[in-house]
Order: sequence, then C-alpha cells, then structure tokens
Amino acid sequence: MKTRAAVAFEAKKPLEIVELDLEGPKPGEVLIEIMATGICHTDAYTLDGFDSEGIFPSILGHEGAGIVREVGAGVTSLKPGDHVIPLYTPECRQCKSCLSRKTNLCTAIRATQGKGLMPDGTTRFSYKGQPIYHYMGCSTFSNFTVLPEIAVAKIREDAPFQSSCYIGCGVTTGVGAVTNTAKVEPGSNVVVFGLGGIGLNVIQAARMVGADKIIGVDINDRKAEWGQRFGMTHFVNPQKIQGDIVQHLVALTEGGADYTFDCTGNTLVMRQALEACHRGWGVSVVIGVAEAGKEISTRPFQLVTGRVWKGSAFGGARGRTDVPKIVDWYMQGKIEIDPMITHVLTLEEINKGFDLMHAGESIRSVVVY
Ligand code: NAD
Ligand code: AHE
Ligand code: ZN
Repeated sequence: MKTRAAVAFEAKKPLEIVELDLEGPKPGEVLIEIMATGICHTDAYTLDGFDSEGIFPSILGHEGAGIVREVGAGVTSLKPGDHVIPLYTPECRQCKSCLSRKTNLCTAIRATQGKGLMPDGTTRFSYKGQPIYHYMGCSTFSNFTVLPEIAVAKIREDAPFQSSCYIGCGVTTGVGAVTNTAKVEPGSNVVVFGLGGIGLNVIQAARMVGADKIIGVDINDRKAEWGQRFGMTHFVNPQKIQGDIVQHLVALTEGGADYTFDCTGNTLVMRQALEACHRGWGVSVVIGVAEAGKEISTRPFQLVTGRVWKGSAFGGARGRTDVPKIVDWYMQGKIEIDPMITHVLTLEEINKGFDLMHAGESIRSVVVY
C-alpha cells in the first residue's frame, strides 16, 4: 500500500513529505493508521545527528495514537478498529526483563529496533525501490505504520487522538518517572530541571502525589508561568541568580531535595541535579537523553554520602499494562494534557514543529493527519 510520510533523508535536513510504499503486517504484526503524533525532543535529537543509533533515511516519530486497520496471522490481543498507542518500549511478558518484574525494558525486539528494522530483520517502508528505516519501532511520522503486537497498547475509544498521542511518550515518561521510578512520597521536596514537554509532566505528577515544594529550573523565563500552571511552587533561572545553582537549591530545600529530575539531556545539568539532592537519601533521576559521546561525572563522595543516581526510560512504564491506565487518569481529570498541546499542525507543517521546539516557543506540537 501507499502511505504519506515525513521522511528524514539525512541528518540536520528538514523532513520531506513524500508518498512511500509500505508492506502489510506479517505474522504477529498489525497495520496502524496513525491519527495524531506528537513531536518529542528525542525526534529532534536524532534528526540533529546526536543519536548514536540514528539511521537515515528513516521515518521518525514515536509519540502516536491511531486505529488498527489490519492484523497479521496469529495476532490475538488486537483487532481492526481498536484504538491504540504504539510503544517504543514493548511488553512481551515473556523475556528475562519482563519476567524479572524489575524493569520495563523488554528485550524481545530491542536489537532489530535499534537497527531500524522489524523483528524479522526487514524494513517495510520503501521509496522509489530504496529502503527507508523504521525509528524506535514506531515511525509515527507516517500516516500508516506496522508494529509488532507486543509493541501496541489498546486504549479506550473515547480518548481523543490529538491528546492521547502524547501519552505515547512525554506524559508517561514524566508522570511515570515520579510514580514508578522515584516513587515520590507526599510531603517530598522535588526539583525539576527543564520545564519542557517532559518536565511539566514531572511537575504535574509531583503535585498529584502530594509533593510539598516543587521547584522548577529553566534557562527560559517564559517556562515559569508554565510550571506554575501545573503545580510548581518556586522557579529558578540559573542564569539570573547570584552564585552557584547547587548551593541555591540546597538552601531553598533546607539541605537538599528529596528527589531531582533532569529533563534537559545536558550532562552538566545532570551533575547539578545529583548534587542538589539531600545528603543521605536524595534521589536524582536522569530522564534527559544526552548527545552521543557525552558522559556524566561527579565526585564519588556524592554517592558515598548517600545520594542515589537513577535513570528512567518511558517512565518505567510497562506499556501494554500501564498506558491504558494513564489514558484513564487523563479521562478522569487526574492529569492534564490539553493545555500542554500548544500547536496543532498538518503533516506538511511538521518542520515548523521542530522550529517551535528549538525556539522554546512550544510545549508540545502535535501533527494531526
Ligand atoms: P523540550 O525541548 O520540550 O524541553 C527542554 C527544556 O529544558 C526547555 O524548557 C529548555 O529551556 C530547558 N533547558 C535546556 N537547557 C537547560 C539548562 N542548561 N538548564 C535548565 N533548563 C534547560 O524537551 P522535552 O521533550 O521535554 O525532552 C526533554 C529531554 O527528555 C530530552 O533530552 C529528551 O530527549 C528526553 N526524553 C527522555 C525520555 C526517556 O524515556 N528517558 C522520554 C522523552 C524525552
Ligand atoms: N538511542 C540513544 C538513546 C535514546 C534513549 O535513551 N531513548 C530513551 C527513550 S527517549 C524517548 O523520547 C529510551 O527509552 N531508551 C531505552 C532504550 O532501550 O532505547 C543512544 O544513546 O543510543
Ligand atoms: Zn519521546
């Protein structure tokens, strides 16, 4: 079949809207019509050539929602017409990682996914007879895409596509980092570095679980109002304070934060986030994705004296189990999504979404097909 898609032919070049060829689902796979997709900073990071797994030409996009149109042989948990969210972190429920109950990082198809291929080692997209690669197993910047059954979460049909697509990455990542990874307790002091599409979801989850001080840190003053809108109690622009940001935050939290979250991808900020934690128990969660080749460092003494450095991918969520629950939280009003969707674009306008992100003018841009 044919599908309209925004293709990343080369790093650092705008996406091109073209009509591609797409092969249908093989056994264990489903064809999905994507109805809406968000643009996450990770898409921009890969397009900018910072991802050590970046492959070109490919179809980016990993934050989508859509409808199952066809199922391959042996698919039992999905049927045509089901409303779904593609999962870049699948949940096979059979691999060592899924069975461990210690992680959400299912390994069933990770090797082929990282090479831009389906689990059978082929790509289903082509343009003028040349292969176009998948991205994060999702490729939601295509109107139609193919995914393995284990990488698809079935969601309720009354959830709007335009907002629920954001649960495919940003919402689940931010909310899950608080509820699954850090397990923030009521009364905690929390510091969130980077008040973008992820950081604001960390803030709203910290409010939801009853955190006390919720301090937002961003170099863009326009983000202060956004943080307050979702529960931030204090805002700090590190470029506008006297002295060191870590000392400033330690003073503001009377000894250090119980929990800090990096939502910037900047390795220097990751260090500040760790060192702003309380001696003896503070936990810092790395969410931001750093450029290829970057490394984090701190004095080991920071860890010896009880601070804990952790990471969180997709908010520690097991997608097929947890994503439908997060959709319920949204539909019940426990979490907000709509105000964070600042721009709704057509596929032809997708490059504008990247420009808005780089200019710090959007929280989330969503492409509606
Ligand atoms: P975004 O562009 O919407 O927001 C980033 C924010 O960080 C902006 O408000 C920016 O002003 C701020 N910022 C940049 N440099 C800063 C600094 N030095 N100090 C303080 N603030 C700074 O991006 P996003 O979509 O929210 O994504 C944030 C990060 O999370 C990215 O690195 C992205 O790749 C990553 N991410 C990780 C996961 C995961 O599963 N771990 C999932 C989604 C996104
Ligand atoms: N491919 C990169 C790492 C990118 C990365 O860390 N991705 C996050 C999700 S970001 C979503 O916006 C993730 O889930 N990682 C776990 C995984 O298995 O990819 C690199 O450094 O090679
Ligand atoms: Zn993402």
